[in-house]
Amino acid sequence: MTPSIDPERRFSLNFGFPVPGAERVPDGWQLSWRGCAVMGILNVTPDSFSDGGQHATLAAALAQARALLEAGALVLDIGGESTRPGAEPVDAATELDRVLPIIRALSGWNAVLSIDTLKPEVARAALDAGAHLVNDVSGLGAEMRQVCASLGAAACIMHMQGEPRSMQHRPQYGDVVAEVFGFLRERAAQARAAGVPSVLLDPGFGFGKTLAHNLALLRALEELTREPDPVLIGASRKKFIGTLSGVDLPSERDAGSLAAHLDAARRGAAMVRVHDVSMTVQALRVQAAVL
Ligand code: HH2
Repeated sequence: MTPSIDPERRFSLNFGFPVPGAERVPDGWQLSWRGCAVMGILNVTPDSFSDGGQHATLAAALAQARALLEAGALVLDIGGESTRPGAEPVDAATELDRVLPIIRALSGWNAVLSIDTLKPEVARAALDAGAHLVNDVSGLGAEMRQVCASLGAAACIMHMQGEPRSMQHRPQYGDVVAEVFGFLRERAAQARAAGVPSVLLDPGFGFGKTLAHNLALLRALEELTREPDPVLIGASRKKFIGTLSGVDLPSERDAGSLAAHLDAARRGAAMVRVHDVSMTVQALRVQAAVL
């Protein structure tokens, strides 16, 4: 396969406030990088599908944050509510109790921090506590756009059909690629109009999608990555990786996840969201050199 996309392509995200590693630009601060970067997953939940309960104490979460950064993560994505298929929602107070102590502690670390939440009030409090980016798996609705715009935060807009509790029951699309990419383009335009400084776009692997839907989106990724907004991909340890590889245990799906992430990077993804940062950074470096 000949890569259609420059592996050294420069990507950037703009912010309305200073962000570690970002440069001052006329209308704010710009974080930029070359080639596919890595977002490390830091779930502080009891029930996430692969790492639930592993970072329950502040000390354990900070140790994991340090390990992810040392392994080469550009961004840490902190989540206090599992959105795995079948997950029960948690209230904002519970989610905030989980994420605020770690965000406050990490805000002195010179690291780019993302808050993975569906709730505007959690996003606002996390940004006030030191987070820089909002990762919203529900696609950045009007209230979340307002929070990001008013505080100058960049955002990740992810596509999900339905809601976590029931999204994998019977996902259905006419044309999955047109519908998902169309949704992301529309929400990106709405975010820009509302004043959100920058967006990442994410097709949302496994969020109301069958194996065939996930594969169709990955195969068509260049349609989205050819456009200016950077694209984020999150396949790490997901069910479809297990189905394709025949591996049951999520924690043993890193090699299969890596195959999907390398393919996404080759198709122009700007960032991959992963559990195993070290393995991913190593492989991306080799792939970029070879390309
Ligand atoms: N996947 C998960 C959570 N947040 N955010 C984006 N932008 N893209 C994703 O693919 C994505 C996401 C689910 O994975 P994980 O955080 O490992 O599990 P859980 O939701 O059970 O905490």
